[in-house]
Amino acid sequence: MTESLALMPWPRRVTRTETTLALTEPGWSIEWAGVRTLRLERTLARFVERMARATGAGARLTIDCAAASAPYPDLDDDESYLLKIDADEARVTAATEWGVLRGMATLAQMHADGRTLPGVLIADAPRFAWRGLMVDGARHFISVGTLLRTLDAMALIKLNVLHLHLTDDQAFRFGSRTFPELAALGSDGNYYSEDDLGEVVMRAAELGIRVVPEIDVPGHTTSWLAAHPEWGAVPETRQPSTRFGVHSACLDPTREDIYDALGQLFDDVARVFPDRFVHVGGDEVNPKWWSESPVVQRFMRERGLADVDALQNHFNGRLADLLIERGRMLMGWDEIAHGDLPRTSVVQSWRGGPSRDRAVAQGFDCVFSAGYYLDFFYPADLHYAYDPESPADELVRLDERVRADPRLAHVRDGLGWAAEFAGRAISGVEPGVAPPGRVLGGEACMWAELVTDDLFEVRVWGRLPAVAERLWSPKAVRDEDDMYLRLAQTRPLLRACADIDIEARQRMLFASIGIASAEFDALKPLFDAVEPTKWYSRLLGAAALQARVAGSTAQVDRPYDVRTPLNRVVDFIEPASPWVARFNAAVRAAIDESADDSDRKLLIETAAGWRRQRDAVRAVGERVPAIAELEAVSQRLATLADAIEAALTDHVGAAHRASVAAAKEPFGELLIAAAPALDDWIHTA
Ligand code: TNX
Repeated sequence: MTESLALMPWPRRVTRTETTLALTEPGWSIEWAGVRTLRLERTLARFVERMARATGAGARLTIDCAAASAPYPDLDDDESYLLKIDADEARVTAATEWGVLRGMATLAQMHADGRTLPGVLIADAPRFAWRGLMVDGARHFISVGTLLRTLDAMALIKLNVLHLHLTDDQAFRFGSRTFPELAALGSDGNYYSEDDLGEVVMRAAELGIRVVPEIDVPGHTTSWLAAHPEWGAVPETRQPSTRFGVHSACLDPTREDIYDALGQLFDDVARVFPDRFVHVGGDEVNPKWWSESPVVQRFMRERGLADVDALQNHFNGRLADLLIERGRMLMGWDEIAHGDLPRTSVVQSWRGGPSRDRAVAQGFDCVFSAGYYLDFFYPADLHYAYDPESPADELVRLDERVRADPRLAHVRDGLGWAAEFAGRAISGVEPGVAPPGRVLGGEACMWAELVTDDLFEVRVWGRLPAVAERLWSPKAVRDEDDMYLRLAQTRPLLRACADIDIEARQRMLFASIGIASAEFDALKPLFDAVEPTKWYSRLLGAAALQARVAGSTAQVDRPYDVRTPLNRVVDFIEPASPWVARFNAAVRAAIDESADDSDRKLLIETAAGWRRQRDAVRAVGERVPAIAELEAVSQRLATLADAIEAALTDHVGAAHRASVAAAKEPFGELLIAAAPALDDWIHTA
């Protein structure tokens, strides 16, 4: 970290100067050296109000913006800026309003604490033009309020695309004006009206963030068939699904009136979303309905469409035409990367490196998501290691590293199966037909099978800034320890400037199941040390996971469906414990004998906390079933206190090793995330 500047994403060029800026005013006063636009006035007023709320102090801020920008941000806008802080003022200079906004985010990060700001000259610009977050508002409804806070927070870490996954088997949540029945019958009553979405788009534009809507077709459409069964390739009325996973429902690509309807739906989409891209999903099409329908089969023969892939390609081509007529371009998941689709279409790669490279070789621009699935409960450093432009062999090595990671040992078989599956699914690169496409950037994906509106911020914000850095900062910025130090610093920033407070939210969640704040504190050493099991282990459950790994495609019941309450400890804790990241660093320091006093203190206090939580679990467990459930993991954690002390004093024995070995196994859906580091330690101590 360059002398304690807690910036994230790290800027392209940072120069410290000798001066400092004293924050002697009660707030920031803005001077306009260039254009003064309504948007900048509004957005900067919100920025400086929040910055001053944190510290009650400010100084002069000069904004030098060369020209007003278009009403809405667009792909490839200039987002570069200069931030200069000297003894007199902070000054943001940029060619566009978007650049000013990015510079303001940097200033807000520098401001997080303190009465003075260090003198700096920062010259910054993004590495990638597309830096997104995909929010699945279909599986569970994510409220407009959460989306608005999400946008504020995205702007603070310089993300510039909010991708809204609006429809799926479980719900149709786009409140279309032309087809109000789709959301009315295809959801539980929670959906986004055109006005709601207009508000999201407006806020986003004020922050220089594009909003890309996704209407997922032709698969993932069970919910559509509640209102329009005739649109299904098997025309049967369906209720929105309550289960997760790939469904058989699929639209009928042979009917002309389907294209008329989709055209009208796109009219509604285009009225609400100004962005040039409309995402049409296209993922995980189950061939069953198309294969079984005589009408579809005849259609394929008449058109000479060899297989269901060719049929989906035909369908996508029609959608691309409908979008072009409306001045829009098609985007879809990597399954869409096929032959005749216009090369203005963008492919979002989710099934790993091969899917990216096939799309790019075929001439499609690509958005990389494969390394950034936030629903996998992975630690931030795993996502951070993936670069949208990593060469194919490096992606293979990264996947191997993930499979070998001791923190993921409990899902190693599943990861191996997934790698093989993705490889098979995406074989057959046909390069050389067009000039290669570009890698536009990446998107973190927050699939919401196991996320609700209340849980959303706890799941997203502990890790997303690391992905944001990967998408903004120079490729060479990749030191993981440094990343973790700066990642921790984004918490106070998010609290002050986006009203996102992970710990306060967790206290509320635990309060909702009867755990008082003092009890939360007593249980905290346990909550800090554990994490949910990784990858798809929770979503699939042990039985379904084993069936997959064994090569079975049979449907196996999963532990979760739409109605399962998400109100257990495993739901409330962070997907990746920030405390564990610190613990791991302290253990590593102990191993290579570079531990300082603060490392030793952390380790000693850890042992004490792990003993203390035992009593809290016993006491609170009497009353609260969600805590009683923790008996085994709590007991195990208490025994690890001895292992820490043994390692600290060089008295490690067989009993300690056995106890740490046992701690590496999952406890239901929980892991002792501190165990792998501890295991390393006692084997060297
Ligand atoms: C696959 S990623 C899906 C989603 C699921 C997700 C869970 C993609 C294009 N399709 O429907 O929610 O896995 O990680």
